[in-house]
Amino acid sequence: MKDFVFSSKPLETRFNKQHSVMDDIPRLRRNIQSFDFHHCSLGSQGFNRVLLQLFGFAGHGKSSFINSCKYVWDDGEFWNIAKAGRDDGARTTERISYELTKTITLVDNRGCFKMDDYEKGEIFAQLANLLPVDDPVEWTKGLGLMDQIFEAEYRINTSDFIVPIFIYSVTKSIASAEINGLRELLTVARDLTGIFPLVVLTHQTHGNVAKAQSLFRDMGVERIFTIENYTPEDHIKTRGRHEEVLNILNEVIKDVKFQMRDQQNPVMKLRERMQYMFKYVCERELRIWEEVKELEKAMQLNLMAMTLKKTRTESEMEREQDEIRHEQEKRRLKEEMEKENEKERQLLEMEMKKLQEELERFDLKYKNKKPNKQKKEPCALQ
Ligand SMILES: Nc1nc2c(ncn2[C@@H]2O[C@H](COP(=O)(O)OP(=O)(O)OP(=O)(O)O)[C@@H](O)[C@H]2O)c(=O)[nH]1
Ligand SMILES: [Mg+2]
Repeated sequence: MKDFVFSSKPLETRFNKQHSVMDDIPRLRRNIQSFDFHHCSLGSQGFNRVLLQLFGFAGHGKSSFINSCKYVWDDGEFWNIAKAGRDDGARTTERISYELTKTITLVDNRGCFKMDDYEKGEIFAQLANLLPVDDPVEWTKGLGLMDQIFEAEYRINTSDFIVPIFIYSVTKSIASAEINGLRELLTVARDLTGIFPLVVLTHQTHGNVAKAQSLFRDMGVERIFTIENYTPEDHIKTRGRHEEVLNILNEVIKDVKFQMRDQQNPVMKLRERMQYMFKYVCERELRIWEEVKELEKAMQLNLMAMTLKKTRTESEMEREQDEIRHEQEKRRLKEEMEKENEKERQLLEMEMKKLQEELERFDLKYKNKKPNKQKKEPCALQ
């Protein structure tokens, strides 16, 4: 025990060491089995079951974790009871509940893909236990989610104590742009349920566990567990896997007991969750409406700028065309004038030539003429 408290080794290693010195499986089973709300120091306060809300991205192992819990708890044959599916996910599209013990029920929630505002809203509503279990989950747009919540109001069990468990596969990577969305998901899950989600990292022998652990630690997650789920392909019982599953369930019970030391009011809690969701949906719709309006405004401005540019370009083009036409006209007039001038020049030359010929004939006529000695006449050209 001294070693456990003062060791500088990571928590997980210390846990494993502590587990190995004791025969943990029977002890853990006893702890889980014996949990009863009526045994809490302030009594049941209106609660009668722990609802383990499994949530996370599609295909990360939520249904497989339920299979593992059932396999370990029932300790019989392996059965794909939660219908774990393909690696690409989207297998579970309903909220389905699986009773583990009299006081513990697991809920397989619909996994998310894009984690956009609509998917997040639906996940929050599932986590808040505001949508009925064992019903299909539709991704609704607009204010439709609130209609669903109001419709389901009378089917919701106020006596459920919700514990959120985020399932994340270490084989998958998360884009840095999605990290804020994930942080928001975990924070809202805490605000809605009053418990910071426990994180279960699946596929522990197939990926980078340390990286995933540090990702969630940075987001403030206190309890991170790693597990290799039992699957249809690999379900040979091992003590390590059995212990880890029981250990997770036992930690959940510890969390519930810790919360139950304080005064609780399940009906009030449900109302608070409802109000939280109402506020979330309204703010989301307002934000989306504002974004759409901003987009429309930007598009309108863009269109106006383009029209203006077009008009300007058109008038510039018209002016250029005018100049070209003007130049062409000038050139044409010049050519016409030159042609006209040439014609006139040729006419003039012809006339001049004619005159020249006339002159030469005249000259010749008078050159050959014998002067008349008696009667002398003056020359016309002189
Ligand atoms: N090796 C290994 N395979 C796992 C583990 N967990 C889940 N798988 C496999 O991963 C695939 C998806 O697992 P599911 O349990 O269906 O995932 P899911 O989160 O329920 O998926 P959706 O219902 O689609 O949201 C299945 O082929 C499982 O057999 C694990 O810890 N180790
Ligand atoms: Mg599933």
